[in-house]
Amino acid sequence: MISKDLEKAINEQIKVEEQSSRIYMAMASWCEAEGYEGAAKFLYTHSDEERQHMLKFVYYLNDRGGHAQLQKVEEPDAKFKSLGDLFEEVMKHEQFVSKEIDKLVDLAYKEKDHATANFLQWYVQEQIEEESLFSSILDKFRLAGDHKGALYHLDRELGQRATAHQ
Ligand code: OFO
Repeated sequence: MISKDLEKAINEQIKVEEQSSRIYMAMASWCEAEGYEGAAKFLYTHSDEERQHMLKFVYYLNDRGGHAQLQKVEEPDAKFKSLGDLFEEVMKHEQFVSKEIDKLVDLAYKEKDHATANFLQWYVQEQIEEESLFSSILDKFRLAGDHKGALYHLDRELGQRATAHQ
């Protein structure tokens, strides 16, 4: 049986994952409206992944005798200065999520809940992969600057990454 404190903290994390899914969907929609088809596809796929992260927590919490409850989420930003700027935002968001996961791991150990600490390792690993993925994408955007040809290629590359991931 999961402790009340961990139940509350996991419910908070469910909100963070749901919020992530919505943030990436709003970003994907902006990309689509701006004609960045590849980036849109990539971010729609990423939005789906975040929903899966949320569901994984929902199932786990209910399995452990808790009650996963959805909360009110904020409206995500709908407009961005540029595609490069948008990916800067993605990186910042992922760094925030990693910190939240770390806090959950700390709490699981404090509560001596090794099952939850073990379950959370999947998220720890996932955050390493996501930060590394977005940092490599950001490097390319920083190199591309405002160069239209380079941005066109980057957009195509993101579309291919999304397809490879499906
Ligand atoms: Fe849920 O992994 Fe990104 O945020």
